[in-house]
Amino acid sequence: MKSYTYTRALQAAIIGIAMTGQATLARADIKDYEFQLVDKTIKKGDAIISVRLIHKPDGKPVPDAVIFATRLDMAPDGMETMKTTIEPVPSTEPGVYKFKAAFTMEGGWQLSLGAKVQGETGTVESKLVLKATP
Ligand SMILES: [Cu+2]
Repeated sequence: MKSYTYTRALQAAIIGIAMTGQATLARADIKDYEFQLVDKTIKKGDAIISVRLIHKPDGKPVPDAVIFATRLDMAPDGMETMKTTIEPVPSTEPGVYKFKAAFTMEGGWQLSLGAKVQGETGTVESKLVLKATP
């Protein structure tokens, strides 16, 4: 009886190790990362956009990503050639990235982001849609 219990405990431990291994593999997938808008609506004019980078499997914010590509244009309203200025500004909240942008027209804007995450290969690419109101 005692050895039976021991075997079960050993099996449970092995399964536990196997599952931990899978979790580690899942963690290494760049597709597990995603940018999300803190606010989907902004006022027309100069505005600060905040985006949160999260690791989807555990919902945790991801700090220290290097954002190397940004583009803001009116593709959602059929004006993909109408782009505007966007520049990064400092953020104090880990995992939240901020940008200053000039929303020169009300309507739908698409924010395209490209980023590298510390310790991961590949690139996070997100396209987010904002609405500029009067
Ligand atoms: Cu426009």
